[in-house]
Amino acid sequence: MLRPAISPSLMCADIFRLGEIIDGFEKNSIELLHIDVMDGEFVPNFCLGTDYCRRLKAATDIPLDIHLMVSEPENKLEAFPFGEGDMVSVHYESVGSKNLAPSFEKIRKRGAKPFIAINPDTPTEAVSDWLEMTDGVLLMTVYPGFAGQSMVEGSLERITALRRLMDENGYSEKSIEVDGNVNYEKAPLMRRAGADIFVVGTSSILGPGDLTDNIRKMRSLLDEVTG
Ligand code: S6P
Ligand code: MG
Repeated sequence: MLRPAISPSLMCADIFRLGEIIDGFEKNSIELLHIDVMDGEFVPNFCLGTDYCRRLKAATDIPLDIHLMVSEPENKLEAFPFGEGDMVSVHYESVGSKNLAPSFEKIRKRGAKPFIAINPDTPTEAVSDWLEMTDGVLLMTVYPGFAGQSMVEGSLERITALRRLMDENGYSEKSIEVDGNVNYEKAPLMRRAGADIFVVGTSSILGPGDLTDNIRKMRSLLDEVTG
């Protein structure tokens, strides 16, 4: 099993306290920064953008985990300042992206790690043809567009099925990232089912309580499963 990594969702971070929050992430060895990008078309909402990513990259060495919820991502990747060590997820369902190869190639060419993202209603088998080109799968456990939702029923079973599919096809070294309602109760269950990257927002570390205490609690719950 890959080591668990925590990727806090920046759309859930108080913009007026962002510097202090990033400091807290660095002090607590947070592995990734999850940036939700929305274009009002692929999902009915608008969210973080190119300048935000640029400022973050200048402010910290924590790698970015850019989640593109946009249509035609292959035409929009150039605008984003990612590079070596960053992750970029592109949705299987994106309009105009029936062929995801151009997006994955553009991401890889810049030294970043391409991930394929799938919505809760997309069969897990849909990723089969794309595992070779990617470093992993971002499995949505809520419908994309908004923070603060409840996990879609059947998500744990989907993680288990996806992990099995990946292991059986020789991709046990590739990641499963889970995104949506990753709380203290569900995170260990998601871990047990085979996830290794955990997007955390209002449901856990960016919810009520002290940031450091919250991160420590999440990490120890995940580590307990790892053994
Ligand atoms: C949703 C987005 C997510 C959320 C995250 C928020 O479209 O992709 O990354 O920001 O799920 O976390 P929580 O704990 O509020 O569900
Ligand atoms: Mg996300």
